[in-house]
Amino acid sequence: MRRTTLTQFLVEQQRSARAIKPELRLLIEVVARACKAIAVNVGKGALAGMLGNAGTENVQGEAQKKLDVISNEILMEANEWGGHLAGMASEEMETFHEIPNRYPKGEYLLLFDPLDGSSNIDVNVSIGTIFSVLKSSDELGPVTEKSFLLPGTSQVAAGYAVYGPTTLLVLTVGTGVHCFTLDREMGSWVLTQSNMTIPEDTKEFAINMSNMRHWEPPVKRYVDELLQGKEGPRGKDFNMRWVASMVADVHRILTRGGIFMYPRDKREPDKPGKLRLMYEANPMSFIVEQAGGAATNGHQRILDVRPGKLHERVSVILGSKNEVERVTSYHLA
Ligand code: P6P
Repeated sequence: MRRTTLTQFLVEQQRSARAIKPELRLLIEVVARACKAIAVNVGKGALAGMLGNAGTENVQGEAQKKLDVISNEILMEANEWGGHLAGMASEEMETFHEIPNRYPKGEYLLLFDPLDGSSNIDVNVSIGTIFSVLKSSDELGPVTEKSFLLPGTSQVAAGYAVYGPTTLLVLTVGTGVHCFTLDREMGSWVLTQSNMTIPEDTKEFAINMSNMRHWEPPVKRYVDELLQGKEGPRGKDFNMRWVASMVADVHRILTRGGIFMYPRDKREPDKPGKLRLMYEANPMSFIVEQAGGAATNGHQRILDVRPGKLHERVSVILGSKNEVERVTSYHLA
């Protein structure tokens, strides 16, 4: 069977679909190559002293794992010289990173969570990289933090890698969602699923149930109805999954449907949620919508949220359209 590689797919997206410019093609290829390097380091694990904490904290005040720091460095080094970027921002860095003057600058802004699901690294559960691409509107002016504060609808590309039993890269450039599997022998990303589509209905939900007592009433009502199963108002039984790696939970939903929720809760009432808008919720929401799903913060489309700061957090309800709409309707009731 003829295999389509990521490079061929991107050339076709550039040439025929006219969906992307050459610089965006280069950006995606560089990020995909960086994800291969991250996969190699993740795969070495204890053999190369990759596990455990780095002894530092990130801007979120979270202890950084060695692989968090290494993955961040890999993405930074891979992307700063190519001439396609005006700047980068990462969950692991307090401020954005401007491209050094010794390199040419481009029109794109790259934002990423270099290694999502870090609490799973040391227990060998799937983790991943999430990235989002914006077009900088500051044609001439120097990049500032404000340059990054664009709503998710401004994204021109988004994707994630999953470092699991297979290494996957899931990507959208606005023309559907496509999955590539890393051929570890050849070192190439091979198209293994085109136009991934999320079923509008599901019997599977993903939420961290240990937070139940902290949830707001609409979420409590929704989950309580699911737990009542066939005898309850939903008239069917539901199953639950919670990997605690967003990339793994979202990939399952893209593959067989489901709803993922990380709602704001009373533990930190001044925070609108746990997950970060710019480099977790926005890229995942772009992907989910491109696959026919929905993504809201309970009150509005996540992609319409106007960011106020780089590391802004947001409530996330995403996945099978009919379930997301139901939970959202409970918030608006
Ligand atoms: P909890 C991982 O740290 C992450 O940011 C997401 O990938 C994941 O969905 C969530 O946090 C897990 O959070 O509170 O269940 O550990």
